[in-house]
Amino acid sequence: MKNPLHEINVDGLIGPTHHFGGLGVGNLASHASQYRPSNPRAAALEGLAKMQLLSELGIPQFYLPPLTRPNWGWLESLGYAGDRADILKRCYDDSPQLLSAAYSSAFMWTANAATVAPACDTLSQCLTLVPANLCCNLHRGQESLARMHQLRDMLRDVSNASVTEPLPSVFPLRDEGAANHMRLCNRHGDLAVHLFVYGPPVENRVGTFIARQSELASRQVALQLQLDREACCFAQQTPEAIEAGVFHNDVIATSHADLLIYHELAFADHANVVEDLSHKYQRRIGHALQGLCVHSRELPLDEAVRTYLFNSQIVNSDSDTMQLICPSQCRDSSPTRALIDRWIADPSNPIQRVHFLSLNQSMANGGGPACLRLRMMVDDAQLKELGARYRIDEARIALLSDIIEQNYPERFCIEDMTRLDFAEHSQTTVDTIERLSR
Ligand code: SUG
Repeated sequence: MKNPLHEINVDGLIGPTHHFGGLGVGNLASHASQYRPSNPRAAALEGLAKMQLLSELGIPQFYLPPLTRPNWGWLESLGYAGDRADILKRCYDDSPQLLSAAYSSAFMWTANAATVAPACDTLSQCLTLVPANLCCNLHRGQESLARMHQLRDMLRDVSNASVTEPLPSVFPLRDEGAANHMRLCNRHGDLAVHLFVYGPPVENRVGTFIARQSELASRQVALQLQLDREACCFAQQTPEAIEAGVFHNDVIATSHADLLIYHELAFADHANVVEDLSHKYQRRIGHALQGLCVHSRELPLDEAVRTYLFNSQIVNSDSDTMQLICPSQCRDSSPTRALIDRWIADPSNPIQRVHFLSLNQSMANGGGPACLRLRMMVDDAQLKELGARYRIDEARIALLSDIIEQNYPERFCIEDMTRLDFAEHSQTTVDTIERLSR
């Protein structure tokens, strides 16, 4: 009998320029926090503490170093040339939002970095990653190629792995990665069905927010991954959810192994979506999918968005039981806490334990635990080939904590973006972190 696949987590280490730019399309928390002073040091330490917890729970944990910000090349492509101090001032005077985008640490949410399929699911028998183009957001499109290069570097010694190019960066193909994709699989991890979730067409929106994932992008990502068509389902989000701040599916639905948890307002025509998915799952895997629908009367949509319950991570403690890693906002909300307590008390629910984590800096920008990680399923050989360069262990935690404590600011205001000394120090800090993985 083959060994089960391992789920590995790849988190984005939060950068020294983490701030609140108010830039996330349809993201209520990001809009509400705009131009509040941020605390990059606390943000990065919170993210690191989550990685440490996952690693202690026995999940192989990896990280991607922050990208260099401000992104001078991007500013240059927008027409800013010459003396750097001058560029910062001119860009700020023209548009603080543009400079905020150049400084953005939004790459930290690696659930948006790519969509992933393990080797056993693909025609090529390669672990395949399709980097997301993120072209719906001014500040996020610039992450795409840089993350593609980092992912290629991380996987360079893995013999059967491939990181494709992102889909072309044009609006009809807007793609936000794994945040809009769920892989339901057996406990062994090697038999699966895939659910791709996209937003309603622009002309069908009910309010101001544009859906960040297009149907065409979801279908082309499935094709790029070389998945069996019979193993794929596609579902549209409800316009109500997008308007309530559900800018990604992982704000309103989640899955782990054969467990699917979703809010009743997650998918248009949810009964049919779940029936189609369950049918394909049963046929392929030979037992029933565990679908858990959360109704609005148990948890209203706006409370789900505020507490980010569906953005919790679910991990295996052993082959039969699961643990939930939630933002602390879930503990402090009565309906959300009651729901979690009911799940844990229910012997038919595989979730048996909950951890509450403070991720307040990330949450204030609309990013919970699951936003900060990209999941991949790998076999024993691939895990070995991944090596230690990007792996989180005690020694790496200690090194990264030291760098963060010594170099990340505790307060960052929007006006600080014009300071060349700050920009240069951020760049040196990111270089130091990047060197640890060479
Ligand atoms: O794209 N926030 C991110 C949050 C991404 C969350 N990811 C997942 N749900 N998987 C976004 O909206 C805010 C940045 C700012 O406003 O400065 C931001 O980009």
